[in-house]
Amino acid sequence: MTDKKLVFMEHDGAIDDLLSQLLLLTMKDVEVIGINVTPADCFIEPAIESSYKILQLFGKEKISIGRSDKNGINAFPNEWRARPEVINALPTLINERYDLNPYSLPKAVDLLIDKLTFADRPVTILITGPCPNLVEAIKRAPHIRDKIEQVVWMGGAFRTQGNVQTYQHNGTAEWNIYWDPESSKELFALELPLVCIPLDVTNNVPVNKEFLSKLAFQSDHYLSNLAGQLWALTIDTIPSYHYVYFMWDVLATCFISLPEEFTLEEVKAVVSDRPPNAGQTQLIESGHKLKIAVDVNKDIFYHYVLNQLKTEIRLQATL
Ligand code: AGV
Ligand code: CA
Repeated sequence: MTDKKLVFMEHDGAIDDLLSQLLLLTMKDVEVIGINVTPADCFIEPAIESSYKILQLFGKEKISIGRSDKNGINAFPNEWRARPEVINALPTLINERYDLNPYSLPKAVDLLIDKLTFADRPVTILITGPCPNLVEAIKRAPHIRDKIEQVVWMGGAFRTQGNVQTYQHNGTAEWNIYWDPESSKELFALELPLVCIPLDVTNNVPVNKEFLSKLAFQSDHYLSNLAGQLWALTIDTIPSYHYVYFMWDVLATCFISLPEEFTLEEVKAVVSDRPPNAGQTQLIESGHKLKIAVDVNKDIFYHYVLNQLKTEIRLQATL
């Protein structure tokens, strides 16, 4: 028998979502029981391809992938959504076998309900994109609540500026919440055991050249090489405003295995669902209870990521 932590991952196909999936698969004490992909910060077909190929690198292609057909009210820019096309063409991924029809996959909400219902112990849900699948799953199958150990969500901007800059918006929101403010609002209202990893803490962990340089020195490890290629694609971020890509989802993923390195605070908050601050996470006394990460031990975080990326995988074994 195993006492591994059961984790269901909900991601939305951006570069750091795929890096997060990869990192999660390196964690020895984690068993990934399913992965849902939502077409938020990605187009769904190439993102499913990347996700599947990463599973395959670990020999874990048996892990089910669910396809979400959700639409956010506030779409991500198409330039961001198109990144997995490039990812699938990287030398580390292009020759991975891929013969999956994304439309033959289970629907995301069905997969989540199914995996939680049949899990033999409570499950951690890691969300590195928007949250509509979980909200609908709980509405349709309220019994799954009891199977949720914790929800870890990269999302929110509590005491810092947001990262949405667009029309009809005052810049207070973080993108994962803004994409579907209605579902985000509902998720807070459910008062699940929720830990948000917001911009307040991810702002401490940029993808910087010093980190990339260390990673490059260990690129004889297949995963380090792949991760280095993925992160290099983030350096031209972003045509119109931010020039820094952060370890957003990667930090949230590390919370699963390094919770003691984070400082958490219990707060009460709500999500606004109207302009000019749709998606803003507001701290107010009459809000819903949740925990937010406010600090992290950065050095341990970067060191841990570098170390995990030395994990050997199938390909290396067969070379
Ligand atoms: O707001 C952070 C979320 C994370 O889940 N995403 C990216 C991460 O996957 C949206 C986002 C904000 N700024 C971005 C984003 C950028 N410059 N490029 C792509 N996505
Ligand atoms: Ca994401």
